[in-house]
Amino acid sequence: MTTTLPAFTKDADWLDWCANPSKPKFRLPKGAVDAHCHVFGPGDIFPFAPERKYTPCDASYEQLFALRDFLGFERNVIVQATCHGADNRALVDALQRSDGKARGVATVKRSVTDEELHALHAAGVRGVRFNFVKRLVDALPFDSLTEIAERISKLGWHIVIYFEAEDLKEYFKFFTDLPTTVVVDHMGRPDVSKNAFGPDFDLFVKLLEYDNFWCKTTCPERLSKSGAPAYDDVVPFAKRIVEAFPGRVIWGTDWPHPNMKSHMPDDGNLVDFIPKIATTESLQKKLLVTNPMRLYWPEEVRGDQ
Ligand code: 0GY
Repeated sequence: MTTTLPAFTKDADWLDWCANPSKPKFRLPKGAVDAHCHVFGPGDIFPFAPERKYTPCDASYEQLFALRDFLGFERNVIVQATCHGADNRALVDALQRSDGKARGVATVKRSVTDEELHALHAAGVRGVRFNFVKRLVDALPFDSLTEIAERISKLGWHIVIYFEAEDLKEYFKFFTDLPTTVVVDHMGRPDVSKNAFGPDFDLFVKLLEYDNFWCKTTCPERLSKSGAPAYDDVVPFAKRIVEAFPGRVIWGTDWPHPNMKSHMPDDGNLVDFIPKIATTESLQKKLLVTNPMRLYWPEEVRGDQ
């Protein structure tokens, strides 16, 4: 008897990733890492999770690796997206097909076994993601997150957190009590119509003053109100962070850009955004090579693999 896998229809207002990105004018440094991107499905092989809040178009590992090569990146960090819940099979498959050029950030439940954690590690997973964005998840099970944090800390993994700026005050203590390196997605989603040196973003900077905190200076397309292609209103926020914490920032495309409603960015144009926020070769190398390598391929940085 054959079973038929469920078919998925993307959301009616879903914007597909850009199939013909421009070639960036900015030449990425050798060894550059796209440290925040996703794979979606394909849904007929890796079904989307029943508890998902959106149904995307497919975005396969082949398409991701083709984009990596086209833009001039050498490696990827693939982050589990909420549309796959805690089913990390699509992520693991992509990691295993990457020839060691991709590492991953998974989502796990409290019920995950040690064997499953070790299998994820063997596939290249080096962190877990805790998502606090209310439109993306049902509940925030803080006690189970604390338990997961303790367990994954023993593997030397870190925690990626995704939250909205307006919730930072409430979660500040929970975040700073986490026992691992913590990497914040998309600069904590600041309201870029406010002042990059005003009290709201100052609170975010205070979080980064804890020296176990890192930041992805990502997603101008998601945060900008002034819009493409310049995303000028995001520049002062990202530049402030890159210059204040040059050794703890990383960057990624966020391909295939889930839940974009205003427009779908041109990934080549996003690469051209980098020199606006990291204005010297030294800052660019830290942001794109040295820092992500320290987090995701530390054995290569030490040269003792
Ligand atoms: C991102 C942003 C989003 C989605 C997810 O896991 C996800 O579904 O992260 C979003 O909707 O803001 O980084 O991919």
